[in-house]
Amino acid sequence: MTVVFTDIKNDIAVITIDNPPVNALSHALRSELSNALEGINNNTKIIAAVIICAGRTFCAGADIKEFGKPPLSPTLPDLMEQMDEFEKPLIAAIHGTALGGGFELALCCHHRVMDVNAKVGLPEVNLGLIPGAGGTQRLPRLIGLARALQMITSGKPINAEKAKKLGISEKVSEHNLLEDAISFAKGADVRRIRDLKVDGSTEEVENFQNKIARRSRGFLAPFAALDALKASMELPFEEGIVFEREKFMELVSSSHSKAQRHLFFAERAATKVDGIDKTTPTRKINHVGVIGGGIMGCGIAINFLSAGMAVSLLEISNEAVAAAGEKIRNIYQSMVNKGRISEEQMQTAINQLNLITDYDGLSNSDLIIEAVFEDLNVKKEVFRKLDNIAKEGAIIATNTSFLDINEMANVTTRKSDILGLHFFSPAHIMPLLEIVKTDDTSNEVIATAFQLAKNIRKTPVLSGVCYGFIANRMSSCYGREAGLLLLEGATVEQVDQTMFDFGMPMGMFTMLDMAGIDIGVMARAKLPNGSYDERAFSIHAVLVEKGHKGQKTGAGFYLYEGKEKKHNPEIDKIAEKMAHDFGISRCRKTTKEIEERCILALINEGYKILEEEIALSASDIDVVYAFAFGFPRYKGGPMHYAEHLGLKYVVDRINEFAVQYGDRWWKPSSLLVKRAKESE
Ligand code: 3H9
Repeated sequence: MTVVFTDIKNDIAVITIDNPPVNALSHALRSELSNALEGINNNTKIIAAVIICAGRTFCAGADIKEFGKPPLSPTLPDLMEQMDEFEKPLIAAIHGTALGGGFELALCCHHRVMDVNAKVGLPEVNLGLIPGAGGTQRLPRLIGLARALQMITSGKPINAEKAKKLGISEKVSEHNLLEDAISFAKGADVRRIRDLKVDGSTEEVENFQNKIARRSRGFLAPFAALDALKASMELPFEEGIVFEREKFMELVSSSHSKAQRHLFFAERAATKVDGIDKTTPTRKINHVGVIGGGIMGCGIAINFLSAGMAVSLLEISNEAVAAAGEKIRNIYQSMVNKGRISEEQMQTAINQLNLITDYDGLSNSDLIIEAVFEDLNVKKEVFRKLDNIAKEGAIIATNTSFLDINEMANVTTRKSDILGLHFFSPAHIMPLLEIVKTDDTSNEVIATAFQLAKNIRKTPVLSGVCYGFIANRMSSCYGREAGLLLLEGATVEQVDQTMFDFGMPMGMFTMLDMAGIDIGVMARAKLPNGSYDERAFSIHAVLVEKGHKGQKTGAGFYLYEGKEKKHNPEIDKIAEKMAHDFGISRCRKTTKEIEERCILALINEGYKILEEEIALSASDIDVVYAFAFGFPRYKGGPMHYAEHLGLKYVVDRINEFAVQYGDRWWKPSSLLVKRAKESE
């Protein structure tokens, strides 16, 4: 299939790239583009050339599926070198998003014309890579070191207006991109970025390194990008390109990039569900009802307001609903203060908010999400009321974190319209949305939920019903091991530091203190005896009894002075007493054991979830844990990490833990055992 087409319009050559879906720079594309350029260079009748793309976007970069395979000639750097030698003015006409290698291709052109809605960026860091086709050497030459540092280490694209300001593009096209690019080409000169000097200093790189140290902790790529950018200043262009290429090749074969690429495809695969496709009908969601004005309800409401939908937020009293309105306004105000949105955007969103105290006010909603107290009877009561007032065809959702949604659906006369939409706190920030289908949720409702997730910019994953669904069921196992480790002799600091060093954003006990220890204690109080390990959560119960519920009370697993946390000596005493009461002997715990107990508990539960078909695939589980709880992306999620460790090793260690600590929890999942055998 041909993917590059050349058309001569008077004396200008128009090269159209047409490689759906996103014009990735595959081997075929590179070869055909290289041939087209050679032909145009040799054609004396042609005075200039324009490169434009068909479909929804300019090139979205190198073909990620080709990474890890032997490189085929011409490689992207070969093509860039050829473009650098091109003797006639070469213009990139950019629409959609020119990303990674796509943007690098545009930087090899002599000029860039951008559609008014186009964006350009170098998002390679998100794949554990650096730009490998000259981006780290050309961009600083074009826009200066400081701005290149920002763009390359953040991976964030910029819009046409900003690109014009920075000098990336010379013209913004508001009407017909191709016509504008052709008319620009007529008077254009040959201007190679490689010939420019970098405006910047080594000191800027060092300062930037300190600036990104926290947010890039554990990642390799952002720091490799700094090295390459430093080289752009210190080395001649040709040597800088070689330096960049070496770094790029090292990263491509690193476990980090493999893991981050795995997550890139996993995130997209999670939206593909058997039985649901483009032909599945979806429902229009313009008006959303939210029940409950707590932190969760308000965060949920903000998602829809920010996406331009009208929201009716229901609370039980005028005071409560006014307080919820205030909370939402405050969150928006802080977004304005941080420069994330404009005053006008805040106002538009808030104007769409309707505060109500009467269920009848939800009768027009296309979707109603309840975020009330986590109690099955309370939620069932809410569902009964909604069944009476919701309009026909409305979707009714619960934001429960743990409870049985089948039971909620059973109290209604419209079981196929019921599902779980599980947001993570803070709901307006955290990217994951667990879509929980009951035994009866219709495909139309599931497809609508996926569409909705896209509209509110969440990453959706489908889960079946079980206690805690995918995310919290796994997290409970990690929490169990963390709790048992305290009784067995580890300290709070030791467990937290180990998991922080593993790459988690914070340790389990810091997280519990932030969320409030009482929430879990209350939830467990309703569980049947024997369904969880009472020993593991015994310290939690004692702390709550004493009123030490975490950060909000100044004491929990840590003591707090403001936000600063300190060792809480009380925990050691409680742990010793509890260990004695439960007959658990205490000893020093190694970092290795702490890490493995927590992570292998996650992995084993992940396999059980897969075995029970609660999750549709292992990669869905990785997306959940990386996006809900910050499992380090450079480790790819617990299931990918298990493969990295070796499934046989994982099973052997779980069996050793079973011998040491009993097989109540340490029984390896049969699917895990099967997969481990297959991998031998
Ligand atoms: C790079 O360029 C390295 C160079 O510096 C040096 C090399 C030597 N390759 O996201 P969507 C697929 S690294 C292969 O759902 P959207 C994607 O998997 C690259 N496939 O659409 C999906 O497939 P499927 C730097 C790719 O409209 C389909 O296209 N570039 C690639 O929501 C549609 O994707 C990037 O990191 C690719 N490069 O968003 C950009 N990109 O239908 C990565 C996409 O089978 N891409 N696919 O599931 C994106 O950010 C988004 O896809 C984009 C469109 C914004 C372009």
